[in-house]
Amino acid sequence: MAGVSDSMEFGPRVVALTGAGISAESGVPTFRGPDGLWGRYRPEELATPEAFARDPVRVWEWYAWRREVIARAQPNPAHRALVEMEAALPGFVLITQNVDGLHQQAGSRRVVELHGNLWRVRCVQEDRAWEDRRVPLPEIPPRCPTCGALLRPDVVWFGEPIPSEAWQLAVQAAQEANLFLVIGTSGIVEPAASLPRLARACGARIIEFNLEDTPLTPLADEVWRGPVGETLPRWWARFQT
Ligand code: BV8
Repeated sequence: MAGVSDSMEFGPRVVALTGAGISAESGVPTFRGPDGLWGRYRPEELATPEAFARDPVRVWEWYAWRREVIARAQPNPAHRALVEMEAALPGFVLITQNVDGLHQQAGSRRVVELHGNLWRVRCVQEDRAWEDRRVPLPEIPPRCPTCGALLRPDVVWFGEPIPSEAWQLAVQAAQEANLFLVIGTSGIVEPAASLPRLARACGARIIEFNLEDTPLTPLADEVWRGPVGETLPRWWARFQT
């Protein structure tokens, strides 16, 4: 493979699962860390269809704030290492729990978004979604330009199913992986956290990149502790000729 030494001890079927930790060094607050988003909010208060039905303004104020924070964020070296892997490894698959779009902004083209993307909005009436990068939003809550119904962020809330196509792609990748990278996730949210377990059950080698131990650490054959903006490029550099 161009630019990759043949010392690569694994075949081309490398799969990466990323969580909020990969965007932390880009300035995007994580969900459960010390400065986490949830610290100031309670997930069941905001990231659920019930919360949106009860108080769409409050939910949209949270998402409008996150859009403003993320609009200022730039991909970091960890995002860029994954772009290089996609180019170098034909069978590489990137699965993300993140909704910030930083993988695509870094240049990743094949991204399986398990939880949607907060740069897309969806008309609750027409069930039609489109990209909307307006920061700030002209009105809270934003409304559909054609039918006037409420728009919602095109993300997966707690209690909502993962989009079936994304889930099928993720499960197939986990089953076929021979190396599964678990990057910057607390391994708490399901069903995403079941993917490393599935990959291991199907014979994949697991490497975890995180600041601290998680419920997935016992699965890992190798653990890289430290900021992933530093550890992932260092791990990847070993395979460059
Ligand atoms: C479903 C989109 C079924 C929105 C998100 C009990 C009660 C109720 C529900 C459940 C329950 N048990 C399980 C459930 C199901 C529930 C769930 O998992 N709940 C959890 C809280 C227990 N799951 C669901 O509801 C899912 N749907 O099950 O549907 C169904 C089926 C059919 C039909 C109908 C229904 C949907 C889950 C998706 C929720 N949406 N996000 C939004 O973002 O606004 S989840 C949210 O959490 C984000 O996507 C986030 O990515 C995700 C996971 O968190 P992490 O990414 O891991 O982030 P976190 O902050 O937790 O951790 C960061 C990690 O990075 C840490 O480990 C930290 O150490 C590390 N780190 C930090 N900095 C760095 C770093 N590492 C390295 N370097 C650094 N610099």
